[in-house]
Amino acid sequence: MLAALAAALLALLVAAPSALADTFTPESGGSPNADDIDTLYKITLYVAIVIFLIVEGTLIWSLVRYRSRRAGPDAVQIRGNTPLEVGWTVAAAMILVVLTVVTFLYLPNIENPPESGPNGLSASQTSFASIDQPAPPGNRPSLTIEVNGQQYLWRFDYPGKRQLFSYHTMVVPVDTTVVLRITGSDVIHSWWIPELGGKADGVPGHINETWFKIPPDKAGTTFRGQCAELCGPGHADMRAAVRAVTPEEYQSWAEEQATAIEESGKLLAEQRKGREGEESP
Ligand SMILES: [Cu+2]
Repeated sequence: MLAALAAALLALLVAAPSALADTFTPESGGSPNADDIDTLYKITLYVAIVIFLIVEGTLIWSLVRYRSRRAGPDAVQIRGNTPLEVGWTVAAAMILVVLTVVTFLYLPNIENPPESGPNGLSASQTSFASIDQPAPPGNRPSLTIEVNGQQYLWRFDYPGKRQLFSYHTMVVPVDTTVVLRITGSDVIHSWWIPELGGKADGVPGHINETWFKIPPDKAGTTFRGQCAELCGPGHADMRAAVRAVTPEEYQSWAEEQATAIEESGKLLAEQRKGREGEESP
């Protein structure tokens, strides 16, 4: 039993670093803003760990060192220690100031979408890019996608000359800045793909913006997430996925999808016509 326990403990310790990656810290790697959030979180976490160790260490050391002993002297009653009190107040304030400054240094890069990269959508692919929409800085094309949370799925509307939308899975080109305009059509939902950055609420009647830019080497990766706002009995099934593809793959997907949408629209119109014929007196 003891040997088995020891072996299990050892296995846990060996597996811990990989198993715990991104367990205590935010997921990252899919977009620069997610990476910045992760870095900022770790800076704060490490500062907190150092403070925790100092405080708990001092506490435990004091408990052991100054514990009451049989036949020992009575504890000395001390009241106040001005240098010590001023010291830890100023030190705590300084730590807060440092954390605030560091946070404000990272914030602009988390909030503001950057320019698309050289391997993103090119000008020749702009029939499916948002050249005429308010866009991030620079001349390279970006994509603005309308995200709509509905009980219990996500709908994505893409820019372009032809109608283009998809449900559940968003398809995007790599190295291209993708700006999301997020809303909801019934109750409040929350868009969250952890590896692509922070959460954004989808609130009916209001638009929240966020963005991501997937590195070129992540083409072929599907990033997964889930609605992060309890939105009804089907909330747990309200998943979302973002599939990163090369700009060329994006262009051909967009053309196929737009054609499929047009064809199903035509089919629907024909069915409607047929039904009108039947129902008319
Ligand atoms: Cu939801």
